This record gives sequence, structure tokens and C-alpha cells, in this order.
Amino acid sequence: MTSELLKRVEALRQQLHQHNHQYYVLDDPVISDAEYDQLFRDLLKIEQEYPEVFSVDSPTQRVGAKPLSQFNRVEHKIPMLSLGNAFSEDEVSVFDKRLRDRLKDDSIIEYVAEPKLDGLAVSLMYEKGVLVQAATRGDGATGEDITQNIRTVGSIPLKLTGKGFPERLEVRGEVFMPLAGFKSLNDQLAAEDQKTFVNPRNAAAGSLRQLDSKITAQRPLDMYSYAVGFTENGAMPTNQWDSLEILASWGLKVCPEIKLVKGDRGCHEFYRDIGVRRSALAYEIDGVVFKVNDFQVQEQLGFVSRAPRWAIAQKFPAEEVQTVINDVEFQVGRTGAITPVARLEPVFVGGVTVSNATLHNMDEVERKDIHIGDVAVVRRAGDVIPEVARVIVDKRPADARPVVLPEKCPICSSEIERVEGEAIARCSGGLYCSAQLKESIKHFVSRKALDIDGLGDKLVEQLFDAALIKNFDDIFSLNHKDIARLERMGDKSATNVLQAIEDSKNTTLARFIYALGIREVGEATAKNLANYFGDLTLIEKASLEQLESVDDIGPIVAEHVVRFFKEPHNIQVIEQLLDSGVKWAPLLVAEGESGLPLEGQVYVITGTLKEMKRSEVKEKLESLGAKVTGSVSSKTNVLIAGENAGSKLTKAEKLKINIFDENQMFEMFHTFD
Ligand code: I6G
Repeated sequence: MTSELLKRVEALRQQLHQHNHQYYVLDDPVISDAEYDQLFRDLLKIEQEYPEVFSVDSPTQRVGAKPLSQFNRVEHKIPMLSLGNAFSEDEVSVFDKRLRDRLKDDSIIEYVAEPKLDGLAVSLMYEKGVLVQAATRGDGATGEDITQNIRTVGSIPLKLTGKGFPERLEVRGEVFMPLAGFKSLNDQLAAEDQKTFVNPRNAAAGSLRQLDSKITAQRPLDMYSYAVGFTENGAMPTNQWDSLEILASWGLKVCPEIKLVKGDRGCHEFYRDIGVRRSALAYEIDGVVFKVNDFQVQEQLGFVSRAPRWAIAQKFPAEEVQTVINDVEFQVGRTGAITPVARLEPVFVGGVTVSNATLHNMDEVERKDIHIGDVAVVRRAGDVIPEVARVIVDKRPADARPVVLPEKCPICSSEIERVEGEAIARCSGGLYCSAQLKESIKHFVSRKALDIDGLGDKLVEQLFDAALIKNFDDIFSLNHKDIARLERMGDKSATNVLQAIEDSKNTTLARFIYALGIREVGEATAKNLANYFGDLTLIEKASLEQLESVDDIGPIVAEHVVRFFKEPHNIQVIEQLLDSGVKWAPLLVAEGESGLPLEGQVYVITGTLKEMKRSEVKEKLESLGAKVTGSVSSKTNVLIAGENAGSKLTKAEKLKINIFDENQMFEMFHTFD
């Protein structure tokens, strides 16, 4: 390889990067497609002949990676938070006033206003200007590594242009599918007799979730950058507007509609203007975002729970359409809750065809004066379940009928109880009611519970309807023949499900407690119970007072827990499961056994943490070997105290226990990285 040839490779890459930018970012190509293809082929030929010139940021590397078997997890260096919502101009004004009050400064606040794209939030990591990793938002703390797929998006630079970027730079933004691309993709899928996408957001999500990046490469995706996340070694501007400008100067695409506005008035004007032009935009938006421009002011304002105080998303009202309520039926949930559901004349709204809408409970039915036969206004905003907003009484036909709560459960004929003052009616049948039992089994095997891969709702229904499972325990006696002969199952799927059932026997105490489906005991409460007691028999025997000293458990939840374990049938179910081989590792590790750095240490977390959820901190501490409990005692080694810590902090101070604030906590975590 001569230095001449190396120079040629560099020059070709440079030209292709530049033409890519002209085409995808600036929408202003300066050469023809044929000329671009020629340059691309010239480069590819040299790279194939001289593999030693390989570089991840070569324009030839956008496509061609091998399909993945799964996505790896990526931990975000700084959590990707969500935004608070406003649904009216008044709410935006209240937000603006709240900020001025908090800042104790009544001057007009400058905001950066931008359309809120209906796509997927992603994080891009650049090192020395080269794209090295891309991840989905995921749950905000960890996402999925979608680097291969992101590389195929033409408008995302593999290499930043210009100068002055930090050595490590994380850019955040929204990947979306422009409407024209969405339409042609669906036309193409329909022509090939394939399933089409219901809306551009689903199309963008489906395209990014491909394990084979060659498929992603054929999808018309685009991205607008909207924020800088983590940076290392390098200075960045001190406000949002300049940050976006500098990102654009490095070759990243920034929405051309962004505007610097003043005060709530400026926000309202922006919202109205975009609202008028919304249908003419080349992409779907579901609202607008306002962010305080000055980073110093942002810092002063900080965060509340999982959202920045200095930003808000004002959503457009959900699309509403009219249709007829053909009937109202009653569904029985896992805990016996009876939910009225409207069966609708199918109607297209919010990007999907809707034929059912929840009516929540009988109070709602009465409040909205819903009758069978009514013309109803139905709405669906984003991912929200469709609902009946109201009925049009003027259009009520003469034969319309009121909705009546049945006296008996439509599934098991047990009495339906409606506790005075409670909106929810419940079937009193418990696990005698096959609907409750079926839903409980679905819950038992679900992802956050025993996590039996491949045993989804549909398969549970099939197994239940074929009387192959009648309780939790039957799952562990299923055999290959039983499963393989079911519709849509075969030899291979049956083998996989049986393996997953076997694997699920090794679980955790927290998952097991959650799986039992005790009323009001969600994932977080189950974890708290497991961490506090460390042993199932202790939970079974716990008194109301003991239960109430667990984090986040109040008298109602404590009562549900006590009642659950008082019921002999439930104890029997637990014993059967343990006999079937369900087990978990003991939580309290004997001293010196684990070799983990915080082994034997007892931690308590209190107050509001800005950067991590409590459950995440707890998980991290436990992964380092610590025990995390809910109350401070002389046995506590460290109290992690977030903002507004109360009595636990006072007690820890009194007992002279080590106290870490959030920064000290991160420093400690880093020492174990
Ligand atoms: O500017 C933004 C647009 C969309 C955002 C954002 C967003 O979520 C979909 N989320 C956050 C947390 C921030 N800006 C800061």
C-alpha cells in the first residue's frame, strides 16, 4: 500500500462524507446519484483489495455488518430522563411562573422551543469525532446497543466535521421516519403482501429493532439531535441554543423549526404557529418542547423525580373521532376487578383501528352517561389505551339502553361486590373464577415475575382452555406432547418453552413474591419486601407493624399481604411450587462468602435522588454485596441521603452513621468500576 493510495482512500472518504452531508442533512446534493455511486465503488474496491485500510468511520461501513443474535445492553452514562407534560397554554404559563418563583427572579425566561417528534429517543456516542456507539433510551438507565442500525441512517455522521468537539461527546435526539418515506415503505410492503406499519413511529421503532442492519438500511429513517448528554475533555457552549448550533456545525442534523422564544407568551405563539403548520410538516409531531435556554439556570432548577424542572412538553390534544357503541361487556381482571368495555363500530383513530375502549369503571360510565347504542367520541393519544371521551346525547337513538352492572360475575357467576365509596366492582370468586385464575397465571409467568420466555398470554390461554394448566404448579408438569400439539406450536417451540420453564425455577425471592400476585404488591414493593425480610417464611409470618416499617408499604398494602398469607390455599400453592423445584438464592450471604466489595454492609436510601431511581441504586448496591434495608438502626453502615431527606437522616445523624449524598454515592460506585 503506497502513501499515494492511502491519500486517495482518505480523499474518497472525505468526499463521500461531504456528499452524504449535502444530501441527507442539507437536502442539497451537489453531485448526481451516479457520480456518488462511482466514488463509493472506487473506495470499496481499494478497501477490498487492501483490508489494512479498514476504518469503522468509512462511508462503506454504513451497511454490511453481520446480523446480530440479540442486542447488548448499554448503560447510559447520564440517565435519559422523560419530560413533564402540559396539555394547555395555561399549564405552560403555570410552568413558567413556577420557574420564576423558584428562581426568585421575575425576569422573562428565554426558552428554546422545538417540535416534539413522534419517534424514538436515541443516544449517540462520539469518541474523537467518530461514532462508536448508539443506544435506545430503554428504561432511561439502560438501553439497547443499536450501533449497527444507526450507522445505516444516512443523516447521522459516522465522523463529525469541523473542529472543537470534546474527546467524548454524547448526542441525544429523535430517530423518526418522515411521512413520505413511511408512505412509500408501506406501499412497498403492501405490494409484497407483507404486514404494513400503522404509523411512522411504529415503522421507525420496528426498523431500529432489526437484528439485521441490512433491513434497517432500506428504511427511510432520519434523526434530529436535540441535546448534548455526557461530555469529556472539551468545552461546550453554556446554553441550549448555542449547543444545537454547534452540533449542526459538526454535521449533525438539527430540526430547522427550533426557535428562541421569550416567556410563556413566546411559548404560546410557537405552539399556535406549529399547530397551524403541523399537517404541512414532513414528519409527525405530537407536541412541542420548551427548554430553559441558559444551562446555569437549568442547573439551578434541577430535577424533580424523573424529569428536568427546566423543560416541558406541551402535547397536542388527542385526535378524536365519532363511532357507535354496539355493546358494553364486562371483563374480569386478575384481582377480580370488573371493567366495563365498550365494543365499538371499528374506527381509525390516532394511527390505529379501534374496536374496543375501556370504560374504566361504573362511576365513569355513570359520570359520562354512557348508553349502549350511543354515538361516542373516542380518542387515543400516542400509546395510550383508547377511551370514550364522551357520548353525544343529542344523537342518542330511541332504543339506546343504559349500562347495568351485572349482579353475578359473567365468567363464574359468583356475586359481584361493590364496596361503598370504591369505584371498582369485584368478582368475589377469587381463584375459583376462571378469568381471575387465567389472568393470575399470565401474571405468574410474565417478564417481571417468573419470566418464562415463550410462555406468553396467548399460549397461557391455549393451555388453560385445553385444561392443561389449572393452577400455577401445573406449569411445571407440562410435557412436550401437550405443548407441541397446540395450534401454532411445534416441536422446536415446545422444546424451547419447556427449557424456559425449567430455567424459570431458578428465580429470586423478589420475583417470586411479585409472581404470587398479592394485591397492590407490584415489582418495587416485592423487591422491598424481599430485601427487608430476606426470607419468605419471615414475610409469611410478618405482622402489620413489621410490614409497615418496610419502605413504601402503608397500612393498606400491609393488610393485603397479611390477608394473602392467612389464606391456607395460598400457602398450599406456595408449597406446591417449592416442591416443583422453584427456588432462589438466599439473600443474606454469610460473611466472607461472596467476595463482593460491600459484603456484610447495610445501606439505607432516603430522600429524592436526582440521577438514579432508588430501585436502581438498590440494585447496584446489592450487586456490590450490600444489604439494603428500609430503616436506619445501629446496624446501618451507610445512609444514602438525597434531597429533602427527613427522619431517617436525623436518626442517622444521631447514631453517627456514615451519610453519603448522591455525588459521594457516585464516587463510591466509581471506585468499584
Ligand atoms: O428536546 C426533547 C425532545 C424530546 C427532549 C426530550 C424528548 O423526549 C422524547 N426528552 C428530554 C429528556 C429532553 N429533551 C431533555
